[in-house]
Amino acid sequence: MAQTLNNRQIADVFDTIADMLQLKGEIIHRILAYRRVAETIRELPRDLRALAAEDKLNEIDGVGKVLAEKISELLETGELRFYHELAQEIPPGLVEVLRVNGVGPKKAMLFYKELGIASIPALEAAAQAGKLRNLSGMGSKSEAKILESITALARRTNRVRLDTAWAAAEKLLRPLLQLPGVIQGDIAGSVRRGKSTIGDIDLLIASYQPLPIMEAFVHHPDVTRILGQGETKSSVELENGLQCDLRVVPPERYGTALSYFTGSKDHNTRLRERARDRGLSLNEWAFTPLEGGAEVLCASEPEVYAQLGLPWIPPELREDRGEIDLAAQGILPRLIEIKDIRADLHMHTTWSDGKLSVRDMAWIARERGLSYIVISDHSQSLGVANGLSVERLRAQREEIRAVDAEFAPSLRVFQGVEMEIRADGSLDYGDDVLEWLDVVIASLHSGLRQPREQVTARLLNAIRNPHVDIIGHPRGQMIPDREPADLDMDAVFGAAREHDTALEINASPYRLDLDDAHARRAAEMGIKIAVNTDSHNGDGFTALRYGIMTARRAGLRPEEVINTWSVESFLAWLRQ
Ligand code: DGT
Ligand code: CA
Ligand code: CA
Ligand code: ZN
Repeated sequence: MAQTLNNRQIADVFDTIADMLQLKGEIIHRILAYRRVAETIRELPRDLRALAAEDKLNEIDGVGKVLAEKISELLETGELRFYHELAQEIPPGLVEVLRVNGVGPKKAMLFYKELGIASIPALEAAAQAGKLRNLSGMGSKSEAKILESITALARRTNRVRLDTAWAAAEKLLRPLLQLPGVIQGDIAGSVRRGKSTIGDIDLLIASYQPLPIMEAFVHHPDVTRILGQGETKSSVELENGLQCDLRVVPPERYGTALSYFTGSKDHNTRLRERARDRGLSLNEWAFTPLEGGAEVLCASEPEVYAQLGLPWIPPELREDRGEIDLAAQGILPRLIEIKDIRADLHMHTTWSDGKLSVRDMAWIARERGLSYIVISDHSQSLGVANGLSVERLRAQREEIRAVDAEFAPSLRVFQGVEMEIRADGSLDYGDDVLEWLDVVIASLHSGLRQPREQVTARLLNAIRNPHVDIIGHPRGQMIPDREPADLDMDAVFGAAREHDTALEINASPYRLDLDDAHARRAAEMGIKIAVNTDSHNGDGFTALRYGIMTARRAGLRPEEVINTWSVESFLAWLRQ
């Protein structure tokens, strides 16, 4: 049988096809169709395999008959004839050359036809040897520019974690807000929307005096390179290669600009369509009547939405996943907020790989306003993390009981464990141990690359165990570069619902697992969600904000997240 491709691999095939069509000089329409479907598939919370089995491929946004057939072919055979035909004309390596700034499809084809260049290293070698300058339309200047772009490409790390970008953004913005003439400023773009990975930082400031602000911005100590400096927009690069754009707009236009630069692009497109239906055009500056007439300026974002007959939409929802329809019907969910959180159910202490004692963690949790916590150290087979033998687990119980007695009633402290789901599928403690623990979290840390059937069966075994309450970071992804395990999420969700096992949104910015799309789907199925920080030290608790943003992106209401429940409700749920 052919190897089964997962969603991501299929998305990659379509992206490569889009690049190849671009190199061929195909019409933009056709290229975009592949580009869009690749993006949709990449973010799809369901397996294409499962959708195909239900004959629902054509229900995916942007997938018509032709694309549905191509997906089926890829699923059934692991291959695509259309791709192989294209590859006869356009070597797939050539696609990579397009990533070099200043090399478009025409140039790439020219280099390929004249010099046989089909990779970035080959292009670099040719440029260094001075072979590009004599080609038609080229010169020594454009040759040098290509070399420069190749160097820049190597320096640019792709997307960064949300916490990295957020910290950098705050550090850049804070001193600017102190400058004279600054009325207001915000982080916009994907950081404001709380995406788990960030391409670049977008900052926005309201002021009538942009020049001194721009001057201060480009000379911020964290800036390593100035990419551009203008009156309305400046761009800089930071040490880690991260780019930051700052725009300064007049205060009376601030709302329109903030809405535009918060995005997402797709959300903006929907807003513009809605404006057009109302006889208005909308850009980053203002609404303008299509029939002509004076601009309508919006100083604040709610005014922008009001102009479109909508309530203000929280940034985390602005991904064109149906939020505008909900807003229009007045049924946007009341999204969970940090202040709704009463508990953290996953954290580590010096008993395993944490840095602080049970008592220290309790102290910090109470300082942060929590009313109950679960200490969940690692279990015995995770030797690298000093996992607990049954004997040590019993000794820890004494200590946790003592701390609980000390902190009650303002903070309750329960004993849990983060139990390994072992590589062979067995659980790390017997039922005789699990039954006396207050809370059991089961997690995969090893064997994440096992074949789908095997890794899924392990997780299902844990979900079905009546003592297991929560599955920790269910998919096992690490941001930005470890792919999730190849789990059959339909089966996982089905079992979690059946056995009333909660699934975690692990709030660590390295994980954010479940991700927004999967958490949304789980909650829609009635599965309970836990948002936990997995703290290993005092700073770990600050991760809560990322977990909450992910939960908000999933459209979660407070009651759908068990960490918002009273301790009585929580204990009642555990007993069930
Ligand atoms: P990123 O940087 O890749 O993590 O994602 P964003 O969403 O921050 O994207 P970015 O930095 O390219 O642009 C910031 C916002 O500006 C984006 O969310 C929407 C708006 N924007 C940028 N380019 C366009 C465009 O071509 N059309 C529309 N409608 N909006 C755009
Ligand atoms: Ca951005
Ligand atoms: Ca940007
Ligand atoms: Zn943990």
